[in-house]
This record gives sequence, C-alpha cells and structure tokens, in this order.
Amino acid sequence: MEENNQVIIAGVSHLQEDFDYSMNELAQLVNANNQEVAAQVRQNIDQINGKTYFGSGKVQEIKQLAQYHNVTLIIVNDELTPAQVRNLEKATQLHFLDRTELILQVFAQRAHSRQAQLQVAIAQLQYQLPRIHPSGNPLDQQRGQGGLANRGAGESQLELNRRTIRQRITKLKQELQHVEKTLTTQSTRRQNSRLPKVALVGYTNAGKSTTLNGILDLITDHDSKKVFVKDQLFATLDTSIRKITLPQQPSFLLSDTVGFVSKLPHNLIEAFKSTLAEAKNADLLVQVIDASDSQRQQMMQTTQQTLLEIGITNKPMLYAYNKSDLTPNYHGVEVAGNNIYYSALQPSSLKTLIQLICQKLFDKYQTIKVLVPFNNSQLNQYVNQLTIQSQSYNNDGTIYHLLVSPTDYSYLAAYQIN
Ligand SMILES: Nc1nc2c(ncn2[C@@H]2O[C@H](COP(=O)(O)OP(=O)(O)OP(=O)(O)O)[C@@H](O)[C@H]2O)c(=O)[nH]1
Ligand SMILES: [Mg+2]
Repeated sequence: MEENNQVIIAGVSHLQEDFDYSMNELAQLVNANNQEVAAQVRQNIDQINGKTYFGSGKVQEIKQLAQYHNVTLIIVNDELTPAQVRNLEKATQLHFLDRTELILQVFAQRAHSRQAQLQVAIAQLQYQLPRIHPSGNPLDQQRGQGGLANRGAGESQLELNRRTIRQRITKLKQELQHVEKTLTTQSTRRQNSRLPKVALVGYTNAGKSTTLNGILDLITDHDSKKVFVKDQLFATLDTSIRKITLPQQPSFLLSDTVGFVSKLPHNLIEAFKSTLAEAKNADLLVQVIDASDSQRQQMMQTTQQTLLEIGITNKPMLYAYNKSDLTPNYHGVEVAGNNIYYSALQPSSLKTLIQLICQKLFDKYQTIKVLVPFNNSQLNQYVNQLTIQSQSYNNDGTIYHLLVSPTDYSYLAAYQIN
C-alpha cells in the first residue's frame, strides 16, 4: 500500500443526527476512491469554527495524527468553504478535501459514457469555480506535486482561471445538450409508445442493476441487453431502459439508474438531471434496498431525501428488500403489502417481484371486446399497440379482446361489442 493512499477522515458530530452512519459512509466513499482510512477524528462542538471548521485544538490534533500515520490528506465529512480549506491547509501544511469533492472524484472515475463524463466534468468545474483564488493560492502549486493529480477535471487549478472555467462549462454544456438531444429523441419515442414506466431507484450497491439483469434473464435468452453490475459504489452512472414483455400482460418499461448516497452534491444532481428524469417520469418506483445491511433504515431515508431533492414526491412505490438470501431466517420470497423480500440472484423470487410490479401497474386495467372496422387503419394501429388477448374476424372487421388502461377503455368504449 502506497503511503499517499492513506487518509484521515474527520467530522463534527453534532451536525448530523446519524454521525456514525455518515462517517461510515464517508469511509466507504474513500475506499471507492481507491484510498484507505488510517484514522478517524471527531469533534463534539455545538458550532463549527467559521474560519477553520474545526476548533484550533482539534486542528493541531489532526496535524499530529497525520504526522503519526504519515498521512498528508484529510477528508472532511461536510462541504467546506474555499476559505476554510485555505485556512486549514495553511495551519497544517496538509491537504484537505471535502465530502463533495470526494464524491465528484468517485463519479469521475466511474463515468464511462460521454453523457456521464460531461455531466461529471460540468459538476466538477462548477464546484471549482468559487474555489479558485484570484491571486493564486500557493498551496495549489503543492497540490500538483502532492499526488492529487485527479483533483478537478484533469487540469491543475492554476492552469485555469475563472473566465476559462466558465467558458469550458459553457462548451461542455453545449456538448451535453447535443448528446442528450439524441437520447431525448429516443426517450420521446418511448414516451409516445404510452407504455407504463417503472424505475428502479435506491442506495448505491443495493442491487438495482442485478435486479434488472435478473428480470431480463427471465424474459430473454440473450445477454446483449444486460447492464453493468459490480460490487462497488456508483457502478451505474447512466440510465438504461428496457422493455419488459410478458405473455398475456401489457408491456412496461423498466429503468435502472445512478444510485444514491447521503448529501449527493447539488451540482451533481443538477448535472445529472436528464439521467434522473426517468425516475421523475415513472408511473411506479421500485426502491431497491439491501436487506442485509444493518444501516438499511438510514439508506432508505437517504433515498427518500434524494428523491425529494430531485423533486419526486407522492409517487407509488414498492419496497424491494433485495439480498434477503444474506439475512437470517430467509426461506424464500415473501410479499407483504407493498414490501417484497427477495434476492436478485434467485430467478423464482424475481418472478414474484415482476408479478407484484404488474399487479401494482395494472390493477385498474380492464378487459374489453371491440370491433375494429377493416377500413379504419388509424384505429387498427392504435389497437395494435395495446395488449391483445385474442383476435378473430367477422364480415365487418376484427374483433379484439384487449386488456387496457382506464384511459384506453374510455376511448374504446365507442367500439365496444358484447
Ligand atoms: N448475495 C447477494 N448479492 C447481491 C444480490 N443482488 C446484488 N448483489 C450483489 O451486490 C453488488 C451490487 O450490485 P449492483 O446490481 O451493481 O448494485 P446497484 O444498486 O446497481 O449499484 P450502483 O449502480 O452502484 O448504484 C454486486 O456485487 C451484486 O452481485 C442478492 O440478491 N444477493
Ligand atoms: Mg447499478
């Protein structure tokens, strides 16, 4: 283990209700950033120090602890002001990174598609903008030599002044718009297809992508539609949408998207708006929860909080307790109201999840028998997008048995026969 992979994490405990949970989460983010926690520091104070965030005694303690562990990087469990970072670095001759920047670095590593790369780069530059000292902070020069090469969007802060950063943001936003235009055309087409939309949401690493893949496994026999799964935070940064078609059932669209973590930086949420739009447009959310994690309750609160920040409220939701195979007393899938206890690795339990989703989506659907005249091509086209349970012919046209939504039902009432 190289010495510069070791970091100290530090936080002020009174600021959070769930301080231990939040520090634990920070430690996992550190690991996700390929670093290791050498030590943790906590301070119990009622008010943070405006200048140095921690009190001066604690700052000295951090400095000594860093010397003891031979560590040069301190990661703080909060968003610091640019001045706080400068003052802390001046007082200790150490580097300080805040929680927001750490999350941005992890996202930057995980961004594979052009859209995700652009979204992260924009968020990083926006984060940097107020942090550039007009006269040039001398510590920024040290940073370049301090093994922090991936700070920022791949260029040292000194290379970029505010104006060029703003210009870059504008340019990247234009490119993102261009990339998203192609994607929107696809998603508009999907919207027009009028299929119900279901979105998998939840804390990072809960098993959303595994759930999507498991469901695809059940309904197709080739792997080309599968999405990326890995035991790491933020494995998925893009949205994937798949059409789920089952025999004798209306089809629906199922989407998988970026996972959540507490205090997801505002810049990131803003930059990922279009990626998160699928959840916003969904008819039903399936919140995937890692049932085997002792912190699941807090993770659910984090998910709820993040949904609120995205502007998602009052959407019907199923609570999908995944990884139940890792919990004691699990003897197979179980459903209780809107909760399901299952394992994305067990196909039989995924079948029950699909049934529950369909039940929730289609409980207001009704069967209807209609006669569509042969010469009404528009109506024929419309009906062919619906779930056809059977069809036959008479002299006047085609007789369909359909399973339809209330909206389609009222539209088709004019063509109903007995
Ligand atoms: N034992 C067990 N492991 C699971 C189950 N579901 C998922 N996993 C594992 O959990 C890890 C994370 O799964 P993902 O599907 O990538 O999780 P995700 O929610 O998509 O994560 P992000 O994309 O990072 O938000 C992988 O190593 C999976 O193999 C399950 O039911 N049981
Ligand atoms: Mg994923």
